Amino acid sequence: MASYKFPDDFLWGVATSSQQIEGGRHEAGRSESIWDRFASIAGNIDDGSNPDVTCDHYNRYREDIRLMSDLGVDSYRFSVSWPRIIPEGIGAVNEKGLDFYDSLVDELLENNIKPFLTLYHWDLPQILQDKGGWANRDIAKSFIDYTQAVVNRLGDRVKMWSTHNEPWCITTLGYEEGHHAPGLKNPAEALRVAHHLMLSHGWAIDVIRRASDKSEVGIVHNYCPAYPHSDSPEDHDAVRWFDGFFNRWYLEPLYNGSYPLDAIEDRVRAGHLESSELPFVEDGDMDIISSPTDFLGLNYYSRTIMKKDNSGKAVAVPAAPKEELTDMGWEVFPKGLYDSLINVNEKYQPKKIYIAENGAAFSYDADKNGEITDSRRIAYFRDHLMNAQKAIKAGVPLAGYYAWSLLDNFEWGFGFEKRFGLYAVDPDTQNRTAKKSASWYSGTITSNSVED
Ligand code: IFM
Repeated sequence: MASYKFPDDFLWGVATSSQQIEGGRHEAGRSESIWDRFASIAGNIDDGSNPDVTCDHYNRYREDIRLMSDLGVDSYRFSVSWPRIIPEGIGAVNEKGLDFYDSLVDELLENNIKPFLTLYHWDLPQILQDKGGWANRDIAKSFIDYTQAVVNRLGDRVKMWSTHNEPWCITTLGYEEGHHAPGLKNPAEALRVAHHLMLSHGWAIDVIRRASDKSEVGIVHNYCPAYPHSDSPEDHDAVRWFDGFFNRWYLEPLYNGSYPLDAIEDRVRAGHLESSELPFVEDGDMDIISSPTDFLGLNYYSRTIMKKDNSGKAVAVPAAPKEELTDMGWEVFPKGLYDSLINVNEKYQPKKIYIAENGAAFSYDADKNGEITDSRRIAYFRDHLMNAQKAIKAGVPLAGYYAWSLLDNFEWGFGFEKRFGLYAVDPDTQNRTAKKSASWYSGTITSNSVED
């Protein structure tokens, strides 16, 4: 048995997001979010549920922090609900909405848990969507007002900040493919959306640094490595296409200050752009977007295998037999985490990387003793952590790992059927039950190592 030891100062954490766990839909002046609206439309959420209550974390955060303490985590990654803070989207700051996060942060610190705050994890005030949402450049300014409000109140205690979670999902799932709120299908508009997200990120960095002394500021990208189905030049080109569309469209502006030319040409060919001129980029934007950050957050779940079909279109190939997939239909491919860390480090040399999310949806019922033995989740975490440790050995500045997720929660368009939690949540009683993976993760944190 080999032991994979992590550095002494490695940060162990768990992650969640506001819309997925808080509930408290109408508490203390919170307004409607785009996910409240999206979920209210029949057919948008697979199990017909809505995020009105979810895990009721808004009322139970103290109990949830006790669970984090039981796990022994060093840090908690959570997000703030914009509709709680500026309910009208523009204008008055709702201090009562901030009170919730104020208490959450204090409670975390009392338990020696470092807060890692994400400003935008997809719950846009609906009122801003009514003005065009992320497709409207003005939203970047509204995001700055929101950022300022949050950092003014919490910046004395919160020292780890991420601007956005997974801009690719916001852009493509929300505005290009319509699977996520606001449910739009407009590829040309989606490019504008991506740009405004990245621009608002760049502007926010300066705002956060000014108001929160000695903070680390970054952004979280869901990196998906692509592999060719065969060694043919066509399949390699499909990999290039995917990487441009999914990863480089975000990481190159961030680190190199420009959009990838080959991916621009792909968009022109697809008719999403009239020419390689990007009409939404204004003077100075790319300098702002590429403002230096302190870390890159990477979310890793799986890989994709790409090929060209008979018509020359780049398509994903079903990767693995069913028993190697999670309940999301995603292949379990731990080496992809190693490859991603190595690639990102070589190409972009971020100062520091956090794995800001990694985890798997597997459904297990409690046995007759009430125990939930989620062995596949344990194997998933173990194998990914082994690869993370190998990447550190190979020189990647990986500084922490956040398991997704603390609790079974509202998994967006899938509702509550996809369970990522270390703790199960009974929807009727809101009782939390530790799964076996929770004690496994706690043991891993204590020993600061994984064993294969
Ligand atoms: O639940 C999501 C999370 O909100 C963003 N990253 C991926 C997770 C699993 O799909």
